[in-house]
Amino acid sequence: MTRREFLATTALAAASRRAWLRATATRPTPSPSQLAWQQDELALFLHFGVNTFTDREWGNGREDPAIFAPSRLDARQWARAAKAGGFRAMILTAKHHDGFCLWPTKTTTHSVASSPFREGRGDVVGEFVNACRAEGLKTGLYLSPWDRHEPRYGDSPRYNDFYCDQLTELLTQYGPINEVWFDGANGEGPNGKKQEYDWARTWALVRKLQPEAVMFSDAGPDVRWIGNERGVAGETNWSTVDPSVVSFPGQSGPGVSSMLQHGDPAGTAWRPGETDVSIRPGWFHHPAEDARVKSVDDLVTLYFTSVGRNSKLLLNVPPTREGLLPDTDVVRLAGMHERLTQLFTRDRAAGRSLRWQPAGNGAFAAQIDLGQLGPVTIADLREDIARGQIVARYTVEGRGDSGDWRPLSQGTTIGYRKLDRFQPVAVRYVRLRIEDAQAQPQNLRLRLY
Ligand code: FUL
Repeated sequence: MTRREFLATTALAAASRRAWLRATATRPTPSPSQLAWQQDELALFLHFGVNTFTDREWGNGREDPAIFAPSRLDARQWARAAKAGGFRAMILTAKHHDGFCLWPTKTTTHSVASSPFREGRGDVVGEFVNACRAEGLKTGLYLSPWDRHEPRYGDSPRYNDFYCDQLTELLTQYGPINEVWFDGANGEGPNGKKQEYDWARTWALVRKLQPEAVMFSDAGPDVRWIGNERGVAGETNWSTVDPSVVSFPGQSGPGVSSMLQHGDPAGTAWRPGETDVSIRPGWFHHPAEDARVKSVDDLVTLYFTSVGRNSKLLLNVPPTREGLLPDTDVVRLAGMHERLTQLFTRDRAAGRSLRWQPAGNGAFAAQIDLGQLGPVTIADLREDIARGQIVARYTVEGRGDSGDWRPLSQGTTIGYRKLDRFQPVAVRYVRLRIEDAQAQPQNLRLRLY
């Protein structure tokens, strides 16, 4: 260690002590599945079912399976559109609140097996999973716990058995499933009683049947809801949470929404946020919303407010009654990919490493010389989250061949990835200042576009 590095290390340690100094041994870190989940960055959500045919958002459970008749269903078209958009996973509503099952389950007749789709021999979940595999995408399934069709709903232990039987089918008949998606919607059954879910049992079942899958819900346990459906993660966003604040899906109360949006720097559980939002006003396809598809600009903005804030984007694109993703939406996905590829083509800081030095007041700074004066408009910061999340406050500064440092962007958390966009500024030198951190930043990366 050089004298300079030694000084940097001791100054950084002093800085950290002020905040929430935490030994590496106790700092939560992601499991391999959580890490891979985050690195995928983009997943496509598909809401499809009887609501597609009734033009509703929530079915009441009394839909006749005969209405489910997609005429040209092609899950490969969904998967190709996802891939062309740079998405690495897809998540399908195997069952939404209406209770209609997109696979031929043995647990109820309220499924594709009672529909005209492929003469009652169809299996949308099977076609979906095969299409994902054919295009190299990861798979995810959403099984709504709220079931407005099932007579046992409200008869808590009996419904929980039924629900676990459905999960067992989904997690044993279709090969590896990478994400299991739970919401907290909870109502009363026909007996007038509120259903009490058994989350501990449900989660244990998923762990047993698909140990590598990540489970999503407000309360994780692996990945958490970001707290809104607008596509916006907290500007400050820790991947750690205090698990006692949100302990079951659908929980409300003090601190819940802040924990979902921001996490907790002192949290004991690694539970990164997933940002779900629809490309259209609704989750299901409604022809009346065909002219209200988010623009490429909107989608790029969503990328910055989700992936660019240490989250993952789960973007919903709903199939039509034909069973295809609408052309407009498919074109927008490709446009988003093209735009993002352009934005991140030329990293002006490529090949330049950060060397930390104490910068006064307990801060540390690393300066890089970009070799010549030129514009930058995006700072792309990344922590090595395999070691946990550390940075609590930073500033990116730039300067020309001479002159004073000017702030380009400022922020709090970084995590997996933090993207700051600003007006183009001509700079030759860029300095990253870490003003507060839980420990010594290691392997921090700064890319400049
Ligand atoms: C919510 C549901 O109530 C909505 O219909 C939609 O599926 C959304 C993604 O999750 O809990």
